[in-house]
Amino acid sequence: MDTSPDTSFVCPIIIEDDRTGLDTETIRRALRDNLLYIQGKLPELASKNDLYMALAYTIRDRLLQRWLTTQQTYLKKDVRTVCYLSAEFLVGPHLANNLINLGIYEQVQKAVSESGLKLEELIAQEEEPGLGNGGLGRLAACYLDSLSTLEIPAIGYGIRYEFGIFDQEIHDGWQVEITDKWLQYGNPWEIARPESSVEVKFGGYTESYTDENGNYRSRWIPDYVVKGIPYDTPILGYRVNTANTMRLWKSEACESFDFGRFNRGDYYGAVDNKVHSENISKVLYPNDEPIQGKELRLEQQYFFVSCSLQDLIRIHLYENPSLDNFHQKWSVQLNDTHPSVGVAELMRLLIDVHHFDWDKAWFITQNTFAYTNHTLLPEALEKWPLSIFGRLFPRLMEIIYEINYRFLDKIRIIYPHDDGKMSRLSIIDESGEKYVRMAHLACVGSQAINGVAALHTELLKKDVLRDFYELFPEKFSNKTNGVTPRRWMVSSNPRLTFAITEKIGENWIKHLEDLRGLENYVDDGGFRDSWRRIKYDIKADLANYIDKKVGIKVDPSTLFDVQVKRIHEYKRQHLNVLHIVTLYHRLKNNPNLDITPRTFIFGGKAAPGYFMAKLIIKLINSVAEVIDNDPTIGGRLKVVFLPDYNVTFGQRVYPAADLSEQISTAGKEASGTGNMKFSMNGSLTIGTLDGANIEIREEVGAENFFLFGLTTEEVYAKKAAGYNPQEYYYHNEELRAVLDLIGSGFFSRGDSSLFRPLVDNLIYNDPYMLLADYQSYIDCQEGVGWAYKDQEHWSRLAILNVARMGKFSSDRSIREYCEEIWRIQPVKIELPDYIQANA
Ligand code: OAK
Repeated sequence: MDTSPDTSFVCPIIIEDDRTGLDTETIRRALRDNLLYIQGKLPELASKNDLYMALAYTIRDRLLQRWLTTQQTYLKKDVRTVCYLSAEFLVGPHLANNLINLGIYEQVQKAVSESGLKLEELIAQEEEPGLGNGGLGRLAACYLDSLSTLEIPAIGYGIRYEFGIFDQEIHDGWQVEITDKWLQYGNPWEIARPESSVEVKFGGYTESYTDENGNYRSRWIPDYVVKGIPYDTPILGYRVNTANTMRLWKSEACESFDFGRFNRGDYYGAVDNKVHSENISKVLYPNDEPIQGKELRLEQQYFFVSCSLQDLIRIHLYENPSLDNFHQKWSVQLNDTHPSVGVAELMRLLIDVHHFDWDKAWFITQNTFAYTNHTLLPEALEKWPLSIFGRLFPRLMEIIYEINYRFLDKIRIIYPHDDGKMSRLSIIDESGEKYVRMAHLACVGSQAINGVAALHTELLKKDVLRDFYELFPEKFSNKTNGVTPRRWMVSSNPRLTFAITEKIGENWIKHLEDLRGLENYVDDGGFRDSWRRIKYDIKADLANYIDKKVGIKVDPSTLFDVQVKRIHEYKRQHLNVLHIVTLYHRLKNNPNLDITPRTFIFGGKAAPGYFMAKLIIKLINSVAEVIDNDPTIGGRLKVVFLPDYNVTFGQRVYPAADLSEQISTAGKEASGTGNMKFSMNGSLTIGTLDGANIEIREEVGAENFFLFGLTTEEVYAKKAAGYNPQEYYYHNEELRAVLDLIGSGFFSRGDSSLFRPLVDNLIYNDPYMLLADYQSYIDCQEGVGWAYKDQEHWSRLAILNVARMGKFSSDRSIREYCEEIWRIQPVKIELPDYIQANA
């Protein structure tokens, strides 16, 4: 079958107004048409989901000209492009954001309501693609939004997992994981491009041969070959014509059956091969920090990286006579080490397939890649047993050995006789069982290396990547994370957006630093009143949602104290619980105590195999149950664990928070991005000097931030001096009472063994130093309670927080990447005359 473009087809395409028009009447007509002709439903039989699908197709139609024009412009102008390689893209639902970015929310709302429907209900139908675990995947999605908004030529490459992050249910207080079937009713936002499929080799062996010019070469004879099929989703920028592509790869067997095997009678072998090939893109690994040793995970990484690099080379050769200038046309960003096998794969493609010599190939490779690190946890540094790596990718193994050999040869000259240095820097860990160290491969093969917040980058330089920093300091820089205000303010908080825009105009949506203009209104009592009313209404909405979801009634006038993020010991959700139990204990001892009534809201998933994280979820739910059923508390404390925290729920909860909990042990959270989303929506932060908290505090002012806890230096010093949590346990009476209460079975229907592992771990081990930070946290929380009582004062602080969040737009981060790492310029996309411009 011929799937290449047929240039003899000159018939001009007639643009149907129903597919491009942006006025209410056209949209209404298009919606009806799509319901019938795409979704295949008569209006009287259409479900809400059918109507959502019809609307989604209607909006996709309006993206298509922008998308195709963008691709055509890039090809014609032969632009320099950034390619963001990420094993995760946690994009969240598309519909509302596309309406906002196209500038047609109101028209569509009208068109939909004239058809007797509610737009918000249709938006709520969308099943979000949960193709990520948390921070790293969501950051990739914010960056795609900013890249398009800033009109930067870009492609996001990843994996089209059939099953994304599991849905979380809570049964008797415990997390239960349910398969995420996000594709079951179809995905209207993607277009499959089977004509651009590529093949990826696995297993087998290598052999050397001499080519026709007498050159000595290697070739890889694989055991099996898997096909990658690209699925493309347009990512439209805000009020621009740029629509970049997110291209996700699905794996399939090369033939539907291996007929050779089939004919030899090995039916099951043939089926196994097909099943294995399809399994590669089947499911997202649900760990938010790397997992060691899972072979399928390594296959996933190589699969999407090889597909993506082959795709780039194909696109490149479409416009360029050779790959000599590849690094001048592409900058490939490695989102953590998951795609770092790309360094070896690009070498392989250049040398084996395109016959470059080593030095030239290495020059191109090193000048193509850049690497972002996203974690400081030592256990999170990805490494793969040589035995697995070499078996799956024999040719890459040879190339990695050669890269390492040449690298260490240089090191030997710089640090003669320093064997320690050599073994610390080596790409191969030879201290015991041999491993490939993926971060080392990324550092050696990249022209730039960055951390994601100022402290994080400093700690990388001082600690995790110290030897590399000493070797090439010029490669290192910091790029503090940011988040997109289009999703995290405009889309999720329309009421606040309206109030801000009424005062300072709408420029801030693309230039977040303009929020500073709000400082002029901080003394305006009327503005503060309406600010408070808005917050109250949003909290009331969340209260209704909580009641519907988990049947707990909460009072919107209480302080909403929120911690939503992955459940992990270093994020210290259990420190938050210690505070709750402290307040509860105080109220039991002194029922008339004057405290600020609070609603504690938690959300987050635990990795399915992470026992302690799951026990923390059980603890939150157990404490919630006891407090809720205690009439003496009289609603002054409420604890809610909302199941299945995801992007959609984040959009509901950030705007409703009064207090944002950012309480990780100093030196553990690389950056955090939830901290930014809360603060942009007018909540105040209680936090440690960790990750981007430090920069948030610098921006909003120390007086507008509730700071507690040890600094990173103090954490290190205490650890070095032999930290002993028991000292805190024995010397702090209230802390002891709280831990004893949890340990006694009070919250577990008398079962004193249930929370024992958690309590004992704190008293005897406490790797994340909760006990050392406990008193400082409790005192700080008391300050929060008092501050909240003065609502006028609180509103001032909240307004100032929003006004000073300009730095944390992902537009700022992306500008920095463009200027300092990628060296990429914006490219304006001009639509053909017959396309109706944005409203
Ligand atoms: C996930 C897998 C491997 C390594 C890191 C991660 C990850 O999600 N890290 C998180 O990245 C975010 C984006 O940079 C940061 O804000 C978080 O602090 C970090 O934990």
